[in-house]
Order: sequence, then structure tokens, then C-alpha cells
Amino acid sequence: MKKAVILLPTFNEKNSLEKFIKEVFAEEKNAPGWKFEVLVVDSNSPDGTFKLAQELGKKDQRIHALSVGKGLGVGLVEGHKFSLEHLKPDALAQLDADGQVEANVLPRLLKALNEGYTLALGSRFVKGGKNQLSFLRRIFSLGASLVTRVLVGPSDIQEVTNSARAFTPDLYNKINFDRLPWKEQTFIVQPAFLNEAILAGAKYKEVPLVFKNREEGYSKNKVFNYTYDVITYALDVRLHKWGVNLPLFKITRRAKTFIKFALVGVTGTVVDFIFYKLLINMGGFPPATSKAFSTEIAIINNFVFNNFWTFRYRKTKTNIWQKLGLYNLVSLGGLAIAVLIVKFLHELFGDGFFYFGPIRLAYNTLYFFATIPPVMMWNFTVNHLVTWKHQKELASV
Ligand SMILES: Nc1nc2c(ncn2[C@@H]2O[C@H](COP(=O)(O)OP(=O)(O)OP(=O)(O)O)[C@@H](O)[C@H]2O)c(=O)[nH]1
Ligand SMILES: [Mg+2]
Repeated sequence: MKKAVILLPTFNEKNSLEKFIKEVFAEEKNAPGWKFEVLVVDSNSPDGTFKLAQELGKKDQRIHALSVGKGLGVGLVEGHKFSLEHLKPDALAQLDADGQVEANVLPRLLKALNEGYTLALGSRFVKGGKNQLSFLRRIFSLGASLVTRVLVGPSDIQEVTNSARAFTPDLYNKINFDRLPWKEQTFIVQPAFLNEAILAGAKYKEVPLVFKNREEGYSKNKVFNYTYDVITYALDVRLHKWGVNLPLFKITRRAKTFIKFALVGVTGTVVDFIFYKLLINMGGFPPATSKAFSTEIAIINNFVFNNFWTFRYRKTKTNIWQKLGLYNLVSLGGLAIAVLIVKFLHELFGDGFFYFGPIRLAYNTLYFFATIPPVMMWNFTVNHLVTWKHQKELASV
């Protein structure tokens, strides 16, 4: 009899865990030659999932529980490591613990290992597979698959973001974990693990699975963040393959708040321009008055997006009106910086034109664009440090 250790990563899955473990063991009879053990890896769930897993382990010796640090990647990597050191498995398997992926994928995964594959991948997109999630989530998983297949490869893998997998200990030991961003708190570990496993020489096969909507608990999957991570990770891998060694994924993750802030800035510029023109053409206002109103509307637009999107996780001591007041003051500071820069450049270089082939650019256009980076740095730094100053003691309440 060979032993398969099935890893179930959990964060607040108390309500579904016991039922799902039963479903897992019920599949043992469908995987001839295999005996199952379950390892629950919990990241200190506030709902007491870990305690429940320990209690289940006392009643059934085939159930183990391990407490790990935060993040799905940490749960998976440390869980498999623990399994290899203490449980001596012939196969390492993993499944979501919320019951969304039907446990009947396990016999199919293990069968692929019996056939000599070293990595079996559960997939919604092969024949027999089903994706019953919301429209947005379906678009995401297909998009992630497409981006990864084009930029990272190999092109014959259909599903890159599903957790249901089984692999041999030998393959696991060959994986280069230094390149794998498993400590980051994101689900990128799924496609990244796949990429590293393939680089480590995995012989892979996809088997169908059905992915249902959640019945219990809540999603820890943030679609925007995951999309961002999939794109930047795939670009990072592609650049490395072309010999450009830039830690793009790491940089863009650290700079995520800044990038959101910059995107909001772009929407603000568009809003400013649209209202400026509308007020002149339809409201009959003179340009200067229009500019005053359109700029304030853009400031409010940016404030709303920054408050409810860019900095939405920040707990501040100030209320929304105080933040809006501060944001206006900071924007005024940005305006002063921009005016000073234009004045300085104009005094230094005066008026004139640049020629790029047939394109003629006025110096004053370049002065305008020269203000953007310093003003954005000013706005971001002050708003980050003052307007949306994060209060740790409030966050823990
Ligand atoms: N150990 C550990 N497990 C986690 C963590 N975050 C998520 N998980 C588990 O990883 C699995 C996948 O997370 P889900 O929130 O179900 O993500 P999803 O299936 O993409 O999203 P839904 O369709 O909304 O369920 C679940 O079993 C979670 O409990 C974490 O930080 N640590
Ligand atoms: Mg889930």
C-alpha cells in the first residue's frame, strides 16, 4: 500500500472542514493501492479551525494538524515539508478545504501518478471538467490561464490557478523554492509552483475536476490582486527567459499602492479635462473659472478612488471629511510645486521648440510633463504618510 498525504490548507474553514475530510476519506476506496492521510495546515484562523483539526486528529490517527504562518503559499510549502519529514508519503496531494473542488478528483490525480506522471493537475478546462463559479471568476481563471500559457508556458496546460494537485516527493525535492514567491500573501503560489515544477522536470498530466461555488465560509481570493499578480509574475518569468534579470514581480508587489495611486491620477486627469471642456462649451463659463471647478471635481474624484480603493485597508484616526480637507491641502501643495517647476524651467530654457523628426514639441509642453513625476511623488508621499496614515492599534480592534 502506498501512502498519499492530502494537504488541506485552511483559513476560517471550521464549518466545512469535518464534512470535507469525510468526503476525502470516502474516496479512498476509489484509489486502489493507496491509503490516505490528511494534513490540515492552518494559518491561525480566528474561527478556531485549528482546534477543530486537532480534535479530529485525536479521534482519527489519519488526520494531522499543523499551525503555520499567514498565507496560502506558506501553508502549502510548510505543509508539504512537514509531511515529507514526518509522514513519509509516496504522494503529496493538495485540495482546497472548503469543499468547492469535489474530493472525487483525488482518485484521478493518484491514477495519473500510477501511470508514471510526476505531477497531476486538477483542471476545470479539460474534457469532463466544469467551472461553476461566477462570470467574473470564470473570466479570471481563463485569462490567467491564457496569460500564463503565452508568457510562461508550456502552452499545453489549460488550468494554472487550481489547487487540486498531486505530485511525487522526488519532484517536490527538486523544486527551486528560492525563485518561488511562496512567502507572499497571494494565491500566485499556484501558477508559480506549477512553473517551478515544470522547470524541475515534471512529467505532467491534467485530469478533470468540478469547481463549485462556496457553500460555507468566505472567499480569501481577491480577484483584482490576483490578476495583477498573475500578470506581473508572468512578465517577470518572460523577462528572465529573455535574460533580463529584473525582480519585476517583487517590485510591482511592493509598489502596488503607488501604482493604484498613479492609475487614480490618470482618471483624475481625464475627469479634469472632460469637465473643463464641458463647463466651457455647455456651461458657458470662462476657461479660468472652468479650470477651478474641473480641478476640484478631479480632486474629489481622486479622493474617492484613493479612499475606497488605493488606501481602503488603512485605518485612520481622521474621519472622511478631515481626510478630504487634508487631501485638498496636499493637492494645493502639488499645485505650488508644479507652478514653481514650470517657472524655473521657463526661466532657464525660455520658449522654443523641439523637433522629433516631423513632430514639433513646444518647450512649454515639456515643462507641463516635467511636473508630473515630482508632483506625483509629493502627493503620494504626503498622502501615504499623513492623510491615510495607518494606525496599527486601530487595525487590530
Ligand atoms: N493555511 C492557509 N490557507 C489559506 C489561506 N488563505 C486561503 N487558504 C485556503 O486556501 C483554500 C482556497 O481559498 P479560497 O478562499 O477558497 O479561494 P477560492 O477557492 O479561490 O475562492 P472561493 O471560490 O471564493 O472559495 C481554502 O481552503 C482556504 O481556506 C491562508 O492564508 N493560509
Ligand atoms: Mg474556495
